[in-house]
Amino acid sequence: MKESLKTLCKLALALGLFGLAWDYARAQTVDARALYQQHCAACHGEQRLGSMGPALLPESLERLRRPEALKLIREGRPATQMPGFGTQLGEAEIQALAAYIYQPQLPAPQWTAADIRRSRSFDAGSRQWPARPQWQADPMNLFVVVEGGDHHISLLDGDRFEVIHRFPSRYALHGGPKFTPDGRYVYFGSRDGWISKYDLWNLKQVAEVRAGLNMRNVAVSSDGRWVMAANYLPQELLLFDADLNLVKQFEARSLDGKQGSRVSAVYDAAPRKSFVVALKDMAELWEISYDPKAEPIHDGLVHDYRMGEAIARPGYLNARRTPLEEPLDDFFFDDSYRHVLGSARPGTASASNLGQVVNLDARRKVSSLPIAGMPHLGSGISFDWQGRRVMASPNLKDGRISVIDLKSWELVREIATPGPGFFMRSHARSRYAWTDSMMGGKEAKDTLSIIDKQSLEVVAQVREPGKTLAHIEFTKDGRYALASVWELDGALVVYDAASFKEVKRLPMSKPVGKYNVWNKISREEGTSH
Ligand code: DHE
Repeated sequence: MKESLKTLCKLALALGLFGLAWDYARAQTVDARALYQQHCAACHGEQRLGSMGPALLPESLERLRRPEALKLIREGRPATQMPGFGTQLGEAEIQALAAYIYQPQLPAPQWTAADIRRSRSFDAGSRQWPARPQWQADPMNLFVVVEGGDHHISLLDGDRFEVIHRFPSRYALHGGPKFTPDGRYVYFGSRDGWISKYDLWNLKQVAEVRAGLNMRNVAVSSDGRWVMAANYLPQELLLFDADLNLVKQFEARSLDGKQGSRVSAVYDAAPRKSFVVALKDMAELWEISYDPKAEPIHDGLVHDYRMGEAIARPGYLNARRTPLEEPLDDFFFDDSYRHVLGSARPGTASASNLGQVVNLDARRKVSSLPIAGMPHLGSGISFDWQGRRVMASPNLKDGRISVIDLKSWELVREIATPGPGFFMRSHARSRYAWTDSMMGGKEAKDTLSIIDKQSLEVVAQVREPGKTLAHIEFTKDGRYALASVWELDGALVVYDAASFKEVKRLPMSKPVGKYNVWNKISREEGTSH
């Protein structure tokens, strides 16, 4: 009996392997390019650069695993216009198509200044739109909620917790939306490179432009005049005016021109009147001043090191470079914005697995940060603890929150959570900080941990059994904490920030992030900047 079972298993294995080999051999004979042009090009673009549907380039597909891609081609994607091709195409054809979209485009696709300018749209009538909200609610306590499930934005009245408007967004927005200082306009960036400017007071889109083919995030200057975009593809940084006219391109390349780099992210450093830029593959940190009083130094691609200078004068709208020992992928500013606390991600050239502190004025590394793993410093928060100023950051690899002294750069505490988390939030008026464990698998992803900022202990947890519960943002007054049930049929859950009791729940489609206008424009200490 045992023997015949063994033979049966061997036969099944052989048949399975034969089936795979057969599919593979057939996939080799299929003309995937022709299939793509026939079935996919109309929505995803002839060059796979995206059109009505998203771009299908290896860079854009980094976060989509192959089995998921195959399933998507077979069955389509619910709540979008992507149909399933399982009835029209054979398995070998589906396999060939999936293999094709993961292949790099040769020659590498270009996205030039002319392409950028051609892609721009602008509503000229927007100049006459009223300069006050055309709806009844506190414009400072408005929440912008990004619903990634069906690619929409909901605007939520933060006093009544009611949606006042909902509109479609570009596919796959990434990074926090960025606001002008008066809170009237918000800019969204999509992974496919689109930047959209939206008038929150008139509930209408003002302008849109495609800055690149694969973009990371956008930043808006604290005077509302400039918008910067960080790209993986092409490898550059772009400067736009407030209406998204292209002003300047910065190729992310070393001074000798030998090394190029993906641009990880760009941030506004408001007190410095500058943008600070993280480069993924190059051990340099860039700062670009938008202070008209900054001494203009060079234009174009000429840069100046001036190492060891006591006070930096970054030069108006030019990149000033700080050479580092290793690249920085993700970072956090201290309260003065003189220092960035940064970390590299695994897979980055020579990542030592330790963080580093860079003084932006002296333009050099001043300390190492004793935090290993994958700290998600962009989600860090700062607060006072025992007379010291500290920052706390989640970790994408381990279930622990690192708390660091912002003077001595020492690790003062590690707080255990059920699993690795992505986001952390608090508010100056709240005693507590909230964090998720969304990267922690089944056992952890449904739990938010609430940390007492004085004892640095987890004092409570809220759960959404079996679902992913993540990304918190407080109301303007810090009385309520809003969290997301990250599912297609998800929800926004409003908790009382002192009693941790649920007070309201609104159905939403995978609300990936929510942003309170006041907390953002005032750079509240408990939220991301
Ligand atoms: Fe993000 C912000 C980098 C994957 C959702 N993410 C950011 C920022 C950076 C970053 C540098 C800050 C930019 C800003 O807000 O302007 N993210 C990365 C990565 O390197 C990483 C790990 C891999 C990648 O391929 O990009 C990554 N991020 C994700 C996701 O998988 C998330 C969870 C889902 C998604 O939609 O992509 C995700 N990232 C977010 C969100 C923010 C963000 C919601 C804004 C956070 C905030 O509250 O400010």
